[in-house]
Amino acid sequence: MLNDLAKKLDQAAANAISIPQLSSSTQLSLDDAYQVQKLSIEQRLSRGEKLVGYKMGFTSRAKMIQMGVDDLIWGRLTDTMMIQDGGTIDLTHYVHPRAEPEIAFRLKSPLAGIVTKEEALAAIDAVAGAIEVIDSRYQNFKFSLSDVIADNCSSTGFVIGPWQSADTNIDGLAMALKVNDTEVERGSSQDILDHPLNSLIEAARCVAQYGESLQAGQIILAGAATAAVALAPGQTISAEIEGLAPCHFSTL
Ligand code: OOG
Ligand code: MG
Repeated sequence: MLNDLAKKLDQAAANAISIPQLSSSTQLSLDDAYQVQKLSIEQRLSRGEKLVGYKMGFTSRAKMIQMGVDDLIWGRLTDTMMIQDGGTIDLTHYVHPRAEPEIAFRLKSPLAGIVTKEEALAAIDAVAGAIEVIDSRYQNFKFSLSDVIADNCSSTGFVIGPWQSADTNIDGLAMALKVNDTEVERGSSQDILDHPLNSLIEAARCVAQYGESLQAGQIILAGAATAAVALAPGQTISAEIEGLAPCHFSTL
């Protein structure tokens, strides 16, 4: 049964179609939902995609309020979700995509389970400003916590700006999302669990609950500092984060 739900979500993502929330017809525990996510990602991996990291979700109040949920979630990132910095995406490949400003970590050593700040810091290879493109496979972008977890936390794409050294300050940085040079969202890296490093620590803890670990070379997205913004054709979206190099992409 969970495998059927995983295939349904995978097909919805692959064909850019929206489906009713699973919770409208099925009772899914959070463990079931993470199992569905894992099975749906296995569909992608069986088509040759590679796991490149993880993303955290609902790490800021702004996101929790926008989506009406109140718990941390995590999802998986694959290589085909990567959008080149400065690249262009065709919106016909998405259902109702949105963009949000994020901070990304790249790891140089593994992390799993309960880790200290010092251990998390020592595992970071580089940091970067980033933009996540999310796209719920559910109608009207509405979901319960278990729905969104099963749907790989709405993951669909991400842009990573130029990597910067691991000791770059990421505390209390102003984070802006611009559409065609107009600022549409503004927050602070402090809005991400008080400090984005806490999101990395949570990622290590969360994936370990399901028997996984963050690996060297992987990318971890810390979660958006602001609400997400709906995309339309003909836009240039950029993330400008104080002290980090900017990144952007355009839409067709
Ligand atoms: C779920 C994904 C949340 C974030 O950064 O908080 C997320 C959604 O909002 O659809 O990626
Ligand atoms: Mg996000």
